[in-house]
Amino acid sequence: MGNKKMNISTFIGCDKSYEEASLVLFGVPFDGTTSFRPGTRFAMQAIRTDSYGLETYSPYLDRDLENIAVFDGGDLDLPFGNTEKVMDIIFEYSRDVLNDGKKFLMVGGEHLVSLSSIKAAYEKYPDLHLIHIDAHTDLREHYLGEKLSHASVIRNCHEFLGDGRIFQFGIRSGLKEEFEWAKEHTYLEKFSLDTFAEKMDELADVPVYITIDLDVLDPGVFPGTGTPEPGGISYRDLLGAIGHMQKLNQIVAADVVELSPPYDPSGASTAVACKTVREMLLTLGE
Ligand SMILES: [Mn+2]
Repeated sequence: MGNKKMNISTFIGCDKSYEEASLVLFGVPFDGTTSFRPGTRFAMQAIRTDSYGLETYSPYLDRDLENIAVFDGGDLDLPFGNTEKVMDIIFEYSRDVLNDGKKFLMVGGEHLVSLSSIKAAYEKYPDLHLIHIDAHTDLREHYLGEKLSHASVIRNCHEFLGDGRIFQFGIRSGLKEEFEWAKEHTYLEKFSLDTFAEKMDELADVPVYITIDLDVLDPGVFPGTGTPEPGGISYRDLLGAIGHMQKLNQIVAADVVELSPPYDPSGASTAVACKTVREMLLTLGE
């Protein structure tokens, strides 16, 4: 039997048991409310497969996945077509991980999945602050009559987080009413992440959740997504922001959402997502 191993696929370097791990990676293959181009349900599997093209070492952060204990929990089993049940399953998984004293990095799926994981983080850490990197405001009260929608995820988070707790960057698309609403209730930087570093100084000592919608990147860098939005940031800009996240002393969890492999025939967008997942694991890991 010597060199025979079980056929288990994990993200590269994430091969610790749940008990050993301080950080849990899991996928949420849900794209049930996607309004334009579905396919994000396939993201985590594509990211796992393509992660073997990555090194475990990051020269940006000078850290190595080999030195942190990460459990890859696979993808959640979800009943497609029942959005509320899906939201419950994500909430319970996220809550259990946090209650076991671990952090998590969740990979979507469409952005709605973040509502449940952020809510779980808020219940554990009532002083939670949210960093939201995205092309889209996601501040609609309803979308096509649905309150539970990827287009309203941050607005839903505001219902429990309240004013002054949400920090949005890179935003370049939304209704006029959403931008107006944001002026009263969130911090919102349009188009870029120029103020990211100074905001990280302000948030250095409070519990923080970070949600990264990869469509914040320019479609030239990241075309493989459901709702591409021209005029986005470069990958260098995103790496710079991740560098500034190192100032945060209490990141409790994070997510990376909206890779859609069916719109990524070259594999370039999946490579971008893989590298972002590695950098975020290294940011969360200790
Ligand atoms: Mn978006």
